[in-house]
Amino acid sequence: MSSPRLKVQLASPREAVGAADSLLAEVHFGSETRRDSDDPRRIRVGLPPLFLGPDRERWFTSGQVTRGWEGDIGFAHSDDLLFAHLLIPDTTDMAAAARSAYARLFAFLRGREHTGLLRIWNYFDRMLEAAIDPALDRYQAFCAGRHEALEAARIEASGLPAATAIGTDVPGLLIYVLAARGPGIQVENPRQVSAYHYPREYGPRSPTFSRATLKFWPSGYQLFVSGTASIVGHASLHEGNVPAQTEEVLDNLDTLLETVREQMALEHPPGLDLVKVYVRNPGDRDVVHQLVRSRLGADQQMLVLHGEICRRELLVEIEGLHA
Ligand code: 3EB
Repeated sequence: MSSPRLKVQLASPREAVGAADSLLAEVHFGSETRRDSDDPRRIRVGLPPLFLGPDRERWFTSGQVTRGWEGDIGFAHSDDLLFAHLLIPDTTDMAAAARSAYARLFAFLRGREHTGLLRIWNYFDRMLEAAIDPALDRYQAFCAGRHEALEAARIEASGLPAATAIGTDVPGLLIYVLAARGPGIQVENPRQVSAYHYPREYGPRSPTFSRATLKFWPSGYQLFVSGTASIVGHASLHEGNVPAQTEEVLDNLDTLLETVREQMALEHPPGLDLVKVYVRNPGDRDVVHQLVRSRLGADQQMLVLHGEICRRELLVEIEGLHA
């Protein structure tokens, strides 16, 4: 029996890949979004790191990794875990791009052994510009398209796992996912209204993701924590105040981790092995970085990226992983 452990390491540009055979994915953050046709394990995301140092995540798994392309979907998998990605270059019609991307993703997964989605990342351009339907911004149009694809696939709005949706400066909709043979357990945050129950003021079709996904294996568990913002109930808090928003996000994360501890009767709440911090205004990077460090510890593994958050007033968003 192989161990299902997933190990995620941050790496710097010239650091060699140790254990290349067990590399499941390398996600490289920088100035462009593209895939590598020679090696579907490697993708680039157009979200520039705000500090010198590590600029990529490497996900290692155990056992043999098989990789390939199915149409435009690149993938790599071990016995336990599947990494897959797709890129829609033209997002002029954002709702259509999201609908088509999710329809293709669901069709791809249906034909495979790893059908249980654990975690989804969504990155696309001009997130807060007007959509083709001028009543919506492009994030709201994205949510509408995603929702329609779910309905077509007969998946419940609450049936999606943890996710992130962040705006880039480079064109295209990039979606990448992690899946396993069976689904994880969805976790919601008692401080926050479930995103799929947000009221209509945030858009005609609600965002479809859970606050976290827990995945148990014979030898332990992983927790994937969604992008978390300064939202309590369904309202954005602390408009214009970066330190207060950062503290609120960290409070949301504390509550989520404590909820996991209670629900699973764990002795301690899960620790986060890696956090990704998305900052709207690069000038805010130091204050955000210092607050996160002071709350999560000086040796917290962390990437701080320049990205756009889905409501204009939100300045910072944080996601995490316990592996
Ligand atoms: C929020 O809590 C902040 O639409 O997939 C975070 C994570 C957010 C995922 C998504 C959106 C998404 O509503 C935004």
